[in-house]
Amino acid sequence: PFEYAPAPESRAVVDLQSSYGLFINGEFVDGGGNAFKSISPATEEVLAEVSEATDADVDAAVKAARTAYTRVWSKMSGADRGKYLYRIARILQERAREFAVLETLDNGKPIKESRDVDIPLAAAHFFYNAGWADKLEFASLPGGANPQPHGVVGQVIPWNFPMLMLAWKIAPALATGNTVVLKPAETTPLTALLFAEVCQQADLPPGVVNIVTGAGPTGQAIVDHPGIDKLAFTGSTGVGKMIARAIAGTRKKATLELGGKAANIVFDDAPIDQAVEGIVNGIFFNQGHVCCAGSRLLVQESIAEEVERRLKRRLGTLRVGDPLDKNTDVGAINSKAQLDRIIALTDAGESEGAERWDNGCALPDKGFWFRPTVFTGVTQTHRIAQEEIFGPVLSVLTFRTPQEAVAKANNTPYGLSAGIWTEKGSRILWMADQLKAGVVWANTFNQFDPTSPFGGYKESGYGREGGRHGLEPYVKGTH
Ligand code: TXE
Repeated sequence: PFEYAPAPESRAVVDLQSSYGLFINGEFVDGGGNAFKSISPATEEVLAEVSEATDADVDAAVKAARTAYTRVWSKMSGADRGKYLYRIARILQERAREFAVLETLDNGKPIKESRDVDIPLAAAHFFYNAGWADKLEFASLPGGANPQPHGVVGQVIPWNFPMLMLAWKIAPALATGNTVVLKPAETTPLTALLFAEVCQQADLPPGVVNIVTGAGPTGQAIVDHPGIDKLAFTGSTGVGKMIARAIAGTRKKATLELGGKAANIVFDDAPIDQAVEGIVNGIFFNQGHVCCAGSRLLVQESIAEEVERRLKRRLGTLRVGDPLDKNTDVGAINSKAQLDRIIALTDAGESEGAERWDNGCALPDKGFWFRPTVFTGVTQTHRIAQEEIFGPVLSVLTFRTPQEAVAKANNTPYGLSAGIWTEKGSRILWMADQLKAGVVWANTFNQFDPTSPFGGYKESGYGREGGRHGLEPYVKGTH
């Protein structure tokens, strides 16, 4: 039987407060709304009470950001802005363990992922963007030698990579000279509030970064606020469309990073062990709560049985459980609501006739959990081949020719990412050109780097984050 045993020595590095306020104008203040609880999805334990920001709180945050923009940040040299970003990056490195443990507690992701991926990459984004702050004239941005910031940016982020999404949003916005009002997701507000402490520690001028916590209505208050010049959103396609409608006809710009239904395409000449590892990483990393997850395996018919057999054997070895345990491969589902969405879609997969398999592992009694699951015999019209499940669930489809693979890969409303596994270089280049996806990986998957742009086609949104391209949305003359 499964025994859930939190590792107390890891937990001890986090100094959890029982309640948290909003971070406005460099100070923590109570929000005017009803406080809400942030819970650990692995144990359902209440971690802390968090303030809910009302319209008036959002207004105060936007005003603080405006004052900081006009009086301080827009007057500062790029080199000085860069110094603050370097300072933040270094503090994130120094406090990496604390951030990693808090992220894992609040989100449910395995500690080895928050420790090795989320937090180091978040620091790397601050380092990378710090380097641009005094070199913007060479970044080929609209505005040429003198690119202009939008002013006050409203940013709304999701719960799957709370700190990393914060870094993707805040680092380029500050580097280009904007000030920020950011709202983390309601199920994962804690690392953003720890980041507020980092801003204090770095002596960032008050009002340059403001963090307001709350749910959809707080996000909506940011979207609707007339003092916001630009919005950056990562989240569901439904909310993204609503934001696009809300700003139509206003002066506000927006970048939207929405859902995905990526194809991971495996040809019969692929190195098969490597491909199986790539498939597993592609969909079970972060419990599949990844917008670019390889949620559809497209495997060439001649090797389909072999790949499915090896895949199931490998999935039998995945360790599901205590996210604080360094050996855990798959952690908790982030919320009850997300678990319910996964259950509804996987039930639909079964009732539409796909064959369901899971790895049969024991699950803890408390918390939100879902076994690594594979559907075979999936057809393109099944809901599990079209809709984003955002959980540890793989849909397997087959193809015979490269042309058929491209047609099937492109046959969803989304276009965020794709993977190709083949030894043939010419095929990689041809496929990458044909695939309607913002990111295409070859013989690897889920690789992220601050120097590379990331973003989608079609209903996966518009605008790019990361790399030189990630600066563009934050200067005048763009979305
Ligand atoms: O997203 P929401 P949810 C997808 C994924 C998932 C589904 C639902 O398929 O199953 O979305 O997740 C804020 N105005 N993705 O419901 O609601 C909200 O508070 C302004 C993919 O959690 O979009 C949170 O901060 N903001 C995605 C953020 O939007 C609003 C990551 C995202 O929450 C708002 C997350 C409103 N009216 C989910 N309503 C990805 N691209 O990675 C909510 N929010």
